[in-house]
Amino acid sequence: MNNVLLEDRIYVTQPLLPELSEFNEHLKDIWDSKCLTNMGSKHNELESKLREVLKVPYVSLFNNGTIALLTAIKAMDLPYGSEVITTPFTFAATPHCISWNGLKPVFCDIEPETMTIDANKIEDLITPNTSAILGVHVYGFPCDVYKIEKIAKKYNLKVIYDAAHAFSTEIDGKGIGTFGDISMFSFHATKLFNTVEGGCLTYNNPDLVNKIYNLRNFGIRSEELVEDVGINGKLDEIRSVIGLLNLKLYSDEQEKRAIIKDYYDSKLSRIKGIKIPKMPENTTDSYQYYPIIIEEEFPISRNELYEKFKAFNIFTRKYFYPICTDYECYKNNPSVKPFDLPVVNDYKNKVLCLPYYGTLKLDELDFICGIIEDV
Ligand code: T4K
Repeated sequence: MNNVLLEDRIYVTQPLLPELSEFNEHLKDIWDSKCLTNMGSKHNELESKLREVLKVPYVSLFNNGTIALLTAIKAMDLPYGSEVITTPFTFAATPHCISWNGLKPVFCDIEPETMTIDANKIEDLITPNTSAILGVHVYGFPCDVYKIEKIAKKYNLKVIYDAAHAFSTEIDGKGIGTFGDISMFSFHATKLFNTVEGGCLTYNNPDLVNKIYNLRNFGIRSEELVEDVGINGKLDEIRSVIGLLNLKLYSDEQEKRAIIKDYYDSKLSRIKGIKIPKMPENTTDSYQYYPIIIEEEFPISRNELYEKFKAFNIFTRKYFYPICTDYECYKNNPSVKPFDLPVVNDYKNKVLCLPYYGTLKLDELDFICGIIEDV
């Protein structure tokens, strides 16, 4: 490996963008109609197309994934102050949405294969105050949805999924957003499918349609009727257009990422001390992230490898370090004892997400793999 600094920085991801000319054509429609937001025609078209893509009966669009998750939890009508069992191996938004709803996050360890909430450890955390389980399909790896469903039925708990990383993922041929009571997808710029900022909720229960419509729109049903205590979660027309155009591009992007994944797999699986987590056989990959686990046998630590990449202008990411139970606001939570969360406290120092987007070139991939091989 020669000691060159790459001219162009390589990031963990690059956003999927439609042709500017095509975007401009749609902008003209919006300019002509003068309808910019409040559930306009582009918004409604995107909502109905997403129902097909995500294979779910109901979709409600939102202006970002965090507001969508906040609303999902609110829509479950959980008793104020009750406990929600969740994972610390996620983005800050997940437990923050629980807390903003006046509920208490209770952190459960993760299981080592999928890095999702360990369904075998959930029952130990259930108390008379538990009202829900909030699982995260981290990197698109699915939670054990069947086991979680059984536990939820047994204890009469609601199930909410943070599917921010799992766009278009299917489990046993079913859209991942059909599991549990409600799921949230993020359409942030860094996501496989993006609307710049944005997100959606998916659910099977028709009773939630009006409820979520109201919660997303200040509780306003009509000009003279305010039915609920809502917020502003609306996705505007301009970003809905980006979504409509990116819907035509995302599967091509997935195909490109599948090739990159095969390339990484073939090069890196030969290296002692590098573990590549595998998608379960009954699940399709969303191709959102490419995480690797740097085991003790590898000559340098995850942090050293991260710094080595950085020295070459390659910006990998330690998703998720620190974990949520390391944050000042959660570290004194009674469920947070490192000896109760051994797996996640081990993984937080070992996972590294490599650059993963369709426009990565072969020589760049070679360069990235070469850095690891040279170590
Ligand atoms: N739940 C989970 C499990 C999540 O992962 C997230 C968001 C949420 C909930 C909340 O959903 P949203 O409310 O965001 O819809 C990024 C994203 O901002 C965040 O959406 C995402 N998860 C999280 C995992 O990653 P950062 O702080 O890593 O973003 P940033 O700005 O460092 O971007 C990463 C790289 O992407 C950059 O180094 C370069 C590239 N990039 C980024 C942006 C924003 C671009 O090339 N262009 C861009 O415009 O949080």
